[in-house]
Amino acid sequence: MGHLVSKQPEVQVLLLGLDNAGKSTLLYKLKHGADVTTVPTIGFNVEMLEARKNRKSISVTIWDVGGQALMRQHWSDFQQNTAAVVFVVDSTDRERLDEARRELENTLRSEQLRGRPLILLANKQDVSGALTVTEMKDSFNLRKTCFDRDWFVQPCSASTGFGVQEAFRRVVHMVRLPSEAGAVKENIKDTVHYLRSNSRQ
Ligand code: G3D
Ligand code: MG
Repeated sequence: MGHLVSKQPEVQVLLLGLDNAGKSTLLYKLKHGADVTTVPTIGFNVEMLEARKNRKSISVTIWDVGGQALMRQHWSDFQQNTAAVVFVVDSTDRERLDEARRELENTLRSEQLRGRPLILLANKQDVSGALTVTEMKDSFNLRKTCFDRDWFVQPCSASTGFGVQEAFRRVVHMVRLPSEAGAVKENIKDTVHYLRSNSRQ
């Protein structure tokens, strides 16, 4: 009896977006509540956070696999067992909106991500002239693109922390808990192993 340990449910969240969108800044802010100087992500960042859902403790693993073109080919490796997609957009970079939209559409086309909720973060709201949530919804044509999944647009600033906790709460609210926590854990280990071996190359 004494050996029985109740496993807390684990979910994996993919943090995606173009390079420079603010993914790493956001992840550090969430984890440490602090500003850190980020460097362009070459390999990947991963953080595990605790949350409460359905009156249970759950653990949320957030993968920031880097937005650089080279890393994007690995995105599909993360898609298995992904409970939600968080797509970060630099709301001040109007020139790259189309590129971001295409990237998001490509990602959501994946069979493995079918039906998974999307949380689009309209980041860098601390900068004046940033696109608003309404402009974001229209630019990304979300009503159409996400007709078959839950979606939400959250304005935030990874630098100041505005909207960051709300974004995390929204993610926790929208994810569905996996039925087999053990299987997900194995998958996380495999993925870490895969990434480590690749990032050394
Ligand atoms: P990435 O991980 O998506 O590639 P980073 O992006 O987190 O590395 O951030 C890229 C740059 O955007 C960084 O600036 C970072 O400080 C800045 N940034 C991230 N989030 C915000 C935000 O909410 N507001 C503002 N104003 N800047 C933000 P540097 O200058 O270090 O390249
Ligand atoms: Mg980064």
